[in-house]
Amino acid sequence: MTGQEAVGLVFKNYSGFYYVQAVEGQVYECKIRGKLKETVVSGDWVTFTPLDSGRGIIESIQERKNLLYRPKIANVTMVLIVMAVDRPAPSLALLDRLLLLAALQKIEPCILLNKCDLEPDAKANLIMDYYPQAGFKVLSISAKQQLNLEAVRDLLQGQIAVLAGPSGVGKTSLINTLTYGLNLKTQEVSRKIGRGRHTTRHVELFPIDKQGWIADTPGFSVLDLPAMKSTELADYYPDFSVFREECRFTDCLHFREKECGVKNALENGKIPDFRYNNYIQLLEEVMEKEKCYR
Ligand SMILES: Nc1nc2c(ncn2[C@@H]2O[C@H](COP(=O)(O)OP(=O)(O)OP(=O)(O)O)[C@@H](O)[C@H]2O)c(=O)[nH]1
Ligand SMILES: [Mg+2]
Ligand SMILES: [Zn+2]
Repeated sequence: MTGQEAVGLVFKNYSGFYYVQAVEGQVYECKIRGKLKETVVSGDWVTFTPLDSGRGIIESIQERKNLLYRPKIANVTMVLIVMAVDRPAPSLALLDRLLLLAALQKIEPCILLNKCDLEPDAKANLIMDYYPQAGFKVLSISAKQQLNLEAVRDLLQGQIAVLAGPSGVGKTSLINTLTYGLNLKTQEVSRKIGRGRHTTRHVELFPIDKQGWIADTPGFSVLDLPAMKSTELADYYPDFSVFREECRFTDCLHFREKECGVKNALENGKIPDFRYNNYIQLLEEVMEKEKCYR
């Protein structure tokens, strides 16, 4: 099929070459057509002209669904937010911030509680008790003991996924276990370049079974919130939505207002303190930014 254009996914960019997996499965080592001005990044869907001996030339980039920065990766559809049940104990504030960042980028989040072979910290129990009924997917897993990893594999089918979460929760362990065949490679890379590898521009997506991809990099290296309206923040809280109907003001921030459905739910224990307090912390951050732009 030499000469005819094909479509594929860029999964690695290394020393001037772009590695593209065509839709039918074959991998091509590609250069970029000179006239193409945009930068090609991992996660890009491209059209390319296949040449002999597994080489090719990228002709154009398809429109991106989203683009994460530092490192750049396009079309991310899922973020696996990893927390350990203990060692280290989960950070609920970071969890809520990551859930918000995912929603803002239109990326589906999934919470992975790793190290389920250990006795859970009280905060891990809060996560298991509250987030599933709040509308979030939560899986208890153990990368080390290989528990419930089939569920993660199923989840990754058809996705381009990134990891997020604090240091030491087991993100690299998880990627190593999920990508069995590629184990060695991942370890080599991390040993050689150490922790600094997250600043590298060569983001690699690893295949999970046949149809899923996961990036060997933490998804949101920048945890700052983008500029947004304070009145829109609660839109990203699926668990607040039914209670917001009872707010007196349509633009209620659920902060200092009276007759607020969200604050009533807090009083009645339907929204837990930590979830509301995390919301207020993020709200104050958004309001602070709003002031600067005014
Ligand atoms: N008990 C237990 N320990 C685990 C599990 N998964 C990972 N660990 C251990 O947790 C430690 C940290 O794991 P890493 O995979 O390096 O964690 P990380 O999230 O990649 O950390 P950073 O790269 O610093 O962000 C290692 O000692 C792992 O062996 C698990 O399921 N159970
Ligand atoms: Mg790591
Ligand atoms: Zn309200």
